[in-house]
Amino acid sequence: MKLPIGHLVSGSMLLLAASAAQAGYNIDKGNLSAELNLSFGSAALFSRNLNFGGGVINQRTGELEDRENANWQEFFLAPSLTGSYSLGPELDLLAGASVVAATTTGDGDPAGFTYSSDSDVATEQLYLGFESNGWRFTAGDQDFMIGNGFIVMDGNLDQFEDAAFWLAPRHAFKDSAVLSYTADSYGVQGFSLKTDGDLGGYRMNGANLDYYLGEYSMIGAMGLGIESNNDDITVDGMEVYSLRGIGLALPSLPELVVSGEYAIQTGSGDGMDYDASAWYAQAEYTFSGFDTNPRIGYRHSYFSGDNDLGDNTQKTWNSLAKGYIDWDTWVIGEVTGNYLFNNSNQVINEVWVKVDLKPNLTIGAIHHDFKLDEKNIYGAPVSSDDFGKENMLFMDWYPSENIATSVAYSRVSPGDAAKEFFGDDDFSVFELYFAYNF
Ligand SMILES: [Ca+2]
Ligand SMILES: [Ca+2]
Ligand SMILES: [Ca+2]
Repeated sequence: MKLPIGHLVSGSMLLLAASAAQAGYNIDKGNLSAELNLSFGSAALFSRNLNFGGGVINQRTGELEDRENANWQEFFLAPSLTGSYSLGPELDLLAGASVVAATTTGDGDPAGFTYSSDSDVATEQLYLGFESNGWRFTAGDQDFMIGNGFIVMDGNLDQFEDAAFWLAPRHAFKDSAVLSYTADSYGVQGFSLKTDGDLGGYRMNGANLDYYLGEYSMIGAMGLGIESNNDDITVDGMEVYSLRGIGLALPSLPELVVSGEYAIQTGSGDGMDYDASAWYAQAEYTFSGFDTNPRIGYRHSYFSGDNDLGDNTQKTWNSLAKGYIDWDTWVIGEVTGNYLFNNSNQVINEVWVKVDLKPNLTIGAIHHDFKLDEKNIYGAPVSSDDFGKENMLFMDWYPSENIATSVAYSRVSPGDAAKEFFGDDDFSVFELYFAYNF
């Protein structure tokens, strides 16, 4: 799943920066300034040996479908309107609205979340607010992102009748309020965000601080607490704290850029104590002196699992409203991250090589090694922690400012744990993606 944009900046306002980079139709009339956008996204996906040959579980009925392959297509159309109205020299009224229409055709995804009968048209963003002297307040349904989306970015899980599970065009939090203050060197936000029903419909209240070290470099800290009335999930009373650094480099060695985040889930509620953690550390080295920016990278990611699923301590990391801004961030592995795991009970090592053949054309290869943190899969014990290895090749091409395309192939060879739980076959997916911003 990817956003239809090329180069992203880090920071909590990333989505706004990204949408500002899109083409659109601008209206400037007196005190009113508005922008109309229309995005179209499409994908054709071809998956083989679903769940390593284990078939598909229909997520709505729980029935096992004996299918080896899935060929399916996804489409969305998303018109949006954002505007501001100047009430004075230092005071602007803000408003935004968007609609997402999405559908799935063909067999549906390999995880059984969406089928060809699924399609939906619904408002996505709908907010009002104001902006004055660095302060900004918005209330309603809106996008919001912390850091690079490790924990807070996607407030709407695209599944069931939503359709378009892989394109995942919806991100907005519902019934939310965000108060922010942004200065040259730092930004601070207080937020109250509600996730959609597919994610559990819980509320996250918290605050975040970003300190900008450079255009693409920042450190930050976040704390939030969760309120939930949903008995189907155990998150009520959870507190989450995280520290992060993004895009850090030494002036004497600018070719080496490192990023990382460390987070814990603590507190208690619903008769459960929370004691989970997740972190990642990555380094990317760009070989200077080439026009094509050849670069190699390594990332270690850890998402805790639970060694005793029957007690009153929940040690399994809950990925909450994690987002995605690029391959593997934070859907890790196009097969494993989309259809098998959701950044929970995993230890992942990955290495990559990427080259910009042209400024608008990037190719790359990514190798992942997936281990289980604790030897269980979906609550069932297994005798090995070796889940599997996923290899991916991709090409991202932006032939014009309005068009984003990708071609990718990813294949997982099961380790002993996946063979024990699912099957012996290599589980693969081939992806074609095309997006146009009018
Ligand atoms: Ca949803
Ligand atoms: Ca989503
Ligand atoms: Ca436990």
